[in-house]
Amino acid sequence: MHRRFPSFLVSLSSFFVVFTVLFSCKTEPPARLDAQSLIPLPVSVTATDSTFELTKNTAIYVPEGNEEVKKIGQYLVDLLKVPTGLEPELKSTSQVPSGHIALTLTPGDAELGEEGYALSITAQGIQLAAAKPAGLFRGIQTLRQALPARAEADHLQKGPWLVPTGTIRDYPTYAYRGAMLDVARHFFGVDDVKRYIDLIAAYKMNALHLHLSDDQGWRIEIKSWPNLTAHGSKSAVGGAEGGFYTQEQYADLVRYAQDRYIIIVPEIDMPGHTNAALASYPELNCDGKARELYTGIEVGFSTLCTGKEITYKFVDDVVRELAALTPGPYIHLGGDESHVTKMEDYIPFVNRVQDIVQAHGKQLIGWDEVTNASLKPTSVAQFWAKAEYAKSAADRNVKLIVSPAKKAYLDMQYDSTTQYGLHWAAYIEVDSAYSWDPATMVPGVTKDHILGIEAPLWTETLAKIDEVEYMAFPRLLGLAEIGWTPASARSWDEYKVRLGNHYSRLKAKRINFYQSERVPWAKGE
Ligand code: NGO
Repeated sequence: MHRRFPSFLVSLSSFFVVFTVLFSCKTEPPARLDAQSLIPLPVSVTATDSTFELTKNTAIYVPEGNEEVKKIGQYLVDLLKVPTGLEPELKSTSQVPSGHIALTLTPGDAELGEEGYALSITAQGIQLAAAKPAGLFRGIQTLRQALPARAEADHLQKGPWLVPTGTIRDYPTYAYRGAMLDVARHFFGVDDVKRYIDLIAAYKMNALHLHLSDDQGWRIEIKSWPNLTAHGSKSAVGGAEGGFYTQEQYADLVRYAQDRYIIIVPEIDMPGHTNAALASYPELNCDGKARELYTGIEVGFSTLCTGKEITYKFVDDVVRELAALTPGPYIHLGGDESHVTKMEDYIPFVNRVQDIVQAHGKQLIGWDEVTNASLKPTSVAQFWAKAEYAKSAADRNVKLIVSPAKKAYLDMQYDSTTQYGLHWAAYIEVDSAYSWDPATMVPGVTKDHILGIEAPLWTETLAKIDEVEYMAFPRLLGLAEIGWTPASARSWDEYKVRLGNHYSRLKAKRINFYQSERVPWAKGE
């Protein structure tokens, strides 16, 4: 809401803003490294009392002959280029003179694992080291947050580009840290998904789960069953325009994510949530009659015909094509809310699709109801609703992805005044989304049973990417921190200040975020 001020006050205050920007940013030192409001909070940060300045003479050094690290170096160059106007030269050598940024691999540093990194910043240069390339990529996200917020802008900004000095050693608590986007209820095109990938990458998430089919639409080209998209992709909630990804577009998304060390987990929901498939192929229905396309938001009314052999041919074809497009280890086959599938049909169905997924060299993920079946230890259950299902998975050594609807569902409204979203599970304010621990959610389910955490975003009420952003941000930052930072180091009272300090960073990224009153937003910085 805009208030009206007398115009002389407006011009006086703009004078002071311009004055402050012009005369203070040259001299203003950055906050110390341990006061940089990093999200997720690193495992350890030690600050020293100096600064490194990124200038037009700064180069980025990568190890000779390592194309993968060179690509990560190029990613850093591309991040810096537009806002700073600097285009650091990429150099391959083992001899790094002072005054530069060096990316190095230290494979012997086992504590850093797959994604950890060690960052050392002195007045003379920046050293980023990791055991694996993914760790370098994660470390770059920290370096971004150690730079001024204006380094996130999409147009040229004024320097200087000062980074506070010190060291950081950091690695994640959970191996799987994901976000889910439902592109079935409303369809989101390749560019929207790429933006979402960039946003989750900035907070060190490593998985994007795409909910690619539901009653309202089928969103991925399957060459052996072409009517799934020729017909089943045309609808969306409320009569909105449908759409789908061709396999080429999908492969492009997979590569884009891979370059950011993010896996895409494709989900084809079954045996329920299948109306779009049932409308496209009559033979998938027990009565042999095609269903009408569906644009409402009810759930639990559709089912594949589990007794027909053609159903398994269909599943096998779909999984084969998806597996060929998926470098990551997982295929998600839904399994939720199959209210019109009898339990005696549901269980053998899930057992059989689990075999199909394994036959194509992948691991099955399913929503928590799949624990009714005989899950193999390589399969993963996604806890969203029922604690007893999560417990039953843990008892059988089936790993869990934790996404409790009451805490992690990004489509839940913040409060009763939120414009979009649902509230069937809860209203989830920013503090509530942050203040919980996956390892103590369900009695009998401990950290060792948990592969990680995921923040699902269902889109029954969200038609545009800025609406998606409004629901995801800022809660997604907190959920990313739950996945990364040790629970013992987290507290809402401390986190809310760090989050508040991200105000200008979120603005610079042009994220449409919810400005919760529970967060002390640092609007002036
Ligand atoms: C449920 C349901 C989805 C809805 C969502 C809305 C799961 C796993 N199945 O979560 O179909 O879109 O709630 O919040």
